[in-house]
Amino acid sequence: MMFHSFSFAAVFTLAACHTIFTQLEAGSVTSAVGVGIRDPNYDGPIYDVTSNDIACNGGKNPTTATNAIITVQAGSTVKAIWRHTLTSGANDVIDPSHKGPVMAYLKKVSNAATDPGYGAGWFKIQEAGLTNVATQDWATTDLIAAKGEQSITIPSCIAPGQYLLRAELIALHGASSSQGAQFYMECAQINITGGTGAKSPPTVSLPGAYKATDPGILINIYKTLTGYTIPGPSVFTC
Ligand SMILES: *[C@@H]1O[C@H](CO)[C@@H](O)[C@H](O)[C@H]1NC(C)=O
Ligand SMILES: [Cu+2]
Repeated sequence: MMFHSFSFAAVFTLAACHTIFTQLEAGSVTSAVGVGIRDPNYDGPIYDVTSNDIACNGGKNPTTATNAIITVQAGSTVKAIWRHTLTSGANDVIDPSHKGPVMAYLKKVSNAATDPGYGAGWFKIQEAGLTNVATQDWATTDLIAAKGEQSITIPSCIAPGQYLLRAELIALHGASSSQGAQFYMECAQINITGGTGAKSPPTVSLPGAYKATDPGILINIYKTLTGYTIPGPSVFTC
């Protein structure tokens, strides 16, 4: 009996500390929650890097479809806004125990409102991992300090058109056991205007780009690290 209530309390504590990419600030406009981003109601993570849900969430955590497509200027810096829940404020981003990297990817699609996201075509445009070796500060620590605002610069040299913008955060507090890393991600539906199209980024698949045994995914963060290998491909730059 006592054991049962103890484990219930532990589960409840864990459930209280997840996160969602709820809104996108582009130009001077911040989208309303769920407008142009496929947000789930539940803030829990994906654990299986081989699941289609690793691309744009959904499946295990059903996401709500949205018809909106957010206009984004190539070369501009947008902000992915992270919150603990769909209704949390800027002081409730994610539990500080959730340490790990923060990244952003793009995928060119013909219809951003309907493309399922999973499969080929993804390229990484931003990443941060262990941002201060001396203090063992992580990108998630910096994200909390920045009130949940992840700054992402949209490359100026890619083709204009519709894309999915995937903002991702990995929490590594349980990552020393297999399938213990927690992947948080949502996809924003965007229309990039003004891109020159001078470059075609090399792309990867999601699922596919991550392995459960990657050094940045299966890792014990409770010892002093001298470095950290961020999962996935290198960042595309113009
Ligand atoms: C995307 O932007 C282009 C250029 O402004 C525009 O012609 C097109 O209609 C837009 N598409 C969507 C889906 O917003
Ligand atoms: Cu959590």
